[in-house]
Amino acid sequence: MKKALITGITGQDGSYLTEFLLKKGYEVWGIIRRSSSFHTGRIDHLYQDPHNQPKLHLVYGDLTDGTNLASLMSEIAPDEIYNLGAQSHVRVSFDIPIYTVNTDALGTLRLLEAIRSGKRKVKFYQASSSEMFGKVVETPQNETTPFYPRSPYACAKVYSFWQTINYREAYGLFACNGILFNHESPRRGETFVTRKITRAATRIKLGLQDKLYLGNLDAKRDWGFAADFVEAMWLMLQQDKPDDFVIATGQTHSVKEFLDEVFGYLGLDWKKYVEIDKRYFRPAEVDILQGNADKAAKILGWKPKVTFKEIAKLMTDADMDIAENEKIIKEKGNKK
Ligand code: NAP
Ligand code: G4F
Repeated sequence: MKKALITGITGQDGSYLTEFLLKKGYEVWGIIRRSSSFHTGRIDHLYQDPHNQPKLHLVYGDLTDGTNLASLMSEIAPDEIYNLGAQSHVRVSFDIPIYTVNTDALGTLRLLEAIRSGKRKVKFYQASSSEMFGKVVETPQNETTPFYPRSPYACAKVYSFWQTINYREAYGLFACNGILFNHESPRRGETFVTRKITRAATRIKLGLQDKLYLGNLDAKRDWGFAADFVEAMWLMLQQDKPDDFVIATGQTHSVKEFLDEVFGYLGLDWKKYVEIDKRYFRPAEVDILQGNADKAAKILGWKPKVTFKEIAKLMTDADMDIAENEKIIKEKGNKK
């Protein structure tokens, strides 16, 4: 049985990747951080399933703690490592740049060093990002497009991208970068724009909220579906040779278009509810991202399955369930 170690297992991608690997018959180990409140909500259904119990293990660790990473590496002896852990919010990275770089850049280096000092044969996946293209020099962006990072987060990801290649070339590590464009799902963090919109729109529809405050509505992103994208991570580690791949849908849409889809689906006009709040603008913005995933299609046989419209609809449906429950609880509370 193959063993996979995942950093960031409690996040959106970590939860889908865990599901995917357990279905493939892997033993999965996930590194979680100590928190004062529960934060395993995205993987509880997997952890509590008796069928998975001998195959899913959670251990404490942190990308800022290299000693712990090295001992976990020798204790677990994984065949594949997926480095998904990160301070992943671009806007927040302007507020906490040092912490972001410590986790997203030096954290990757700590993990790579733990692998190198362990002297075991391991395959390594690095969660690189389309944010590295930043102020894009060409559209669409592919594996040869130069980077122009526009945030502390993106600069940290560029550092990790090159360290991953350096460990491949210097030490012969089977190490791959997946340059993933934005990918969303009902498990997306609630402060990212798509989920913020689906949460607010469904709450507005049920009378639980009046307004939605957003920043730059003209930004364009290449939005795919998270469950589709984690398959590409795994495919990269199953090849004969390590390499780097863009994973994207090839379509780009503005925040306004996402608002049209979600509010339109609920029979609402978003212009009546959305207000602009300058706090949500970034000191430097990435105006447009659109990926070309031809290399992944050709070598990995990977293609996205879920469309932009379908993502908007399935996220809205999932958040409507949450909003309906909230409404029931609120009404019960009012009767007491
Ligand atoms: P996410 O939902 O924000 O999850 C981030 C994960 O990293 C969480 O499990 C978090 O743990 C963990 N983490 C944060 N700081 C850590 C630290 N110091 N040590 C160890 N773990 C830490 O992110 P995601 O959307 O799943 O993205 C997964 C990865 O892909 C990230 O590296 C992200 O930068 C990258 N990426 C994402 C996208 C996208 O569109 N989603 C696109 C390109 C690249 P807690 O639960 O304890 O906070
Ligand atoms: O949803 P976002 O915060 O995602 P962003 O910045 O593109 O980053 C995400 O995708 C990256 C891949 O390209 C990942 F590497 C990264 O970890 C993360 O998952 O913002 C999308 C766009 C931005 O242009 C932002 O300015 O939406 C705009 N926006 C407008 N109003 C807003 C808001 N973003 C957020 N988060 N909140 C707003 O109120």
